[in-house]
Amino acid sequence: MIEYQNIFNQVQVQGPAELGITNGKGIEKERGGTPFFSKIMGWIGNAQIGPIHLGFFGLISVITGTLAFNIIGLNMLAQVGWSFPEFLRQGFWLALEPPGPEWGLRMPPLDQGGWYIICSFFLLISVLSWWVRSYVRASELKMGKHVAWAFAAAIWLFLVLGLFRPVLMGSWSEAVPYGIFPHLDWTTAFSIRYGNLYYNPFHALSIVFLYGSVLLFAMHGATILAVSRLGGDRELEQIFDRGTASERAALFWRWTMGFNATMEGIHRWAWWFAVLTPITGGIGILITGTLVDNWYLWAIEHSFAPAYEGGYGYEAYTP
Ligand code: 07D
Repeated sequence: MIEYQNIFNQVQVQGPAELGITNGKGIEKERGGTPFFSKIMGWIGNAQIGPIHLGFFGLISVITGTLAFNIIGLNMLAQVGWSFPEFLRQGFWLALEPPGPEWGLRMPPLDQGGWYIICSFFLLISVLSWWVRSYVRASELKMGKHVAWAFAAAIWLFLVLGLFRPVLMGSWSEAVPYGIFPHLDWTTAFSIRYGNLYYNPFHALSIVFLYGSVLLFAMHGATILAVSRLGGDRELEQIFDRGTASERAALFWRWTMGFNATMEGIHRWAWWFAVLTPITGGIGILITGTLVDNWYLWAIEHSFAPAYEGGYGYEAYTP
């Protein structure tokens, strides 16, 4: 007999379009677009596309995000003499760079970082209004604000990298460039400039939560898929009923490792691990260059990195 193993997709059952709830105050009128169905989208999620709620903050977010995206693109295009083929060929290497250090926190001319500042301003408005949208949408559906607060944790890291740390360092030149390889180069240069970010304990913590999130996600995803043929994906019934797929999933983990999360608690594990990744990361970046100038020397001083004889920091930190 072929076992029911659903790793990739679900059985697609299609009925009339579901238009969502009303609140008696006409929120249904704020949703736009005629719903349609896509089998391909149904492979990875719900096959029904739309209607969508745009609203005031959604509109602001899309407009400012598009402006930021286009400012980046047009600056890159200008750098290759407005040649579209060159833009495509060199695309991954092109960047909109922040102003040079000589400008401090002042506004430079457009072609010397001015566009970068304007673009960052629009990007900031875009990200913040998307956050407001995630809060207001949840509020109107009488939901908790867990998504908004998790998103806020990511925005914290984004703000540390592009706003808080540059302001504390007194220069916009500290901010991250917009570009595929250039932002990766920035990351490496940052690590080297401050003596190897691996020795920054908050970078380490951030990785713990990042990898931890991956592990939890794999465990939870696999567990639910493994019991979905028993209805394990219909979570609510599973929380209060006994003898269910969920109970079997819980027993699997208790018998495998002696402990199991609950159907509710596993989502708290997931939320906290995900949220703590950028929170600890943001702390790590904020104190780099402001409080600590060299993480390798810091690690030698705190006795968890070796000082190699004759090497960097050997005289200073060897008794
Ligand atoms: C980036 C912020 C949220 C973003 C938001 C939205 C848009 C819209 C649209 C342009 C993800 C932004 C806006 C998307 C765009 C338009 C129109 C969240 C972000 C809200 N590291 N490292 C981390 C590892 C090394 C370095 C975190 C591993 C080297 C620096 C994470 C390794 C060096 C920074 C992590 C490794 C180095 C980090 C990120 C291994 C040199 C950071 C967490 C195995 C390469 C960041 C404390 C995250 C940080 C960061 C992992 C190695 C440098 C845990 C696994 C030694 C400079 N690194 N890293 O969730 O927080 O990001 O550091 O080698 O700044 Mg690292």
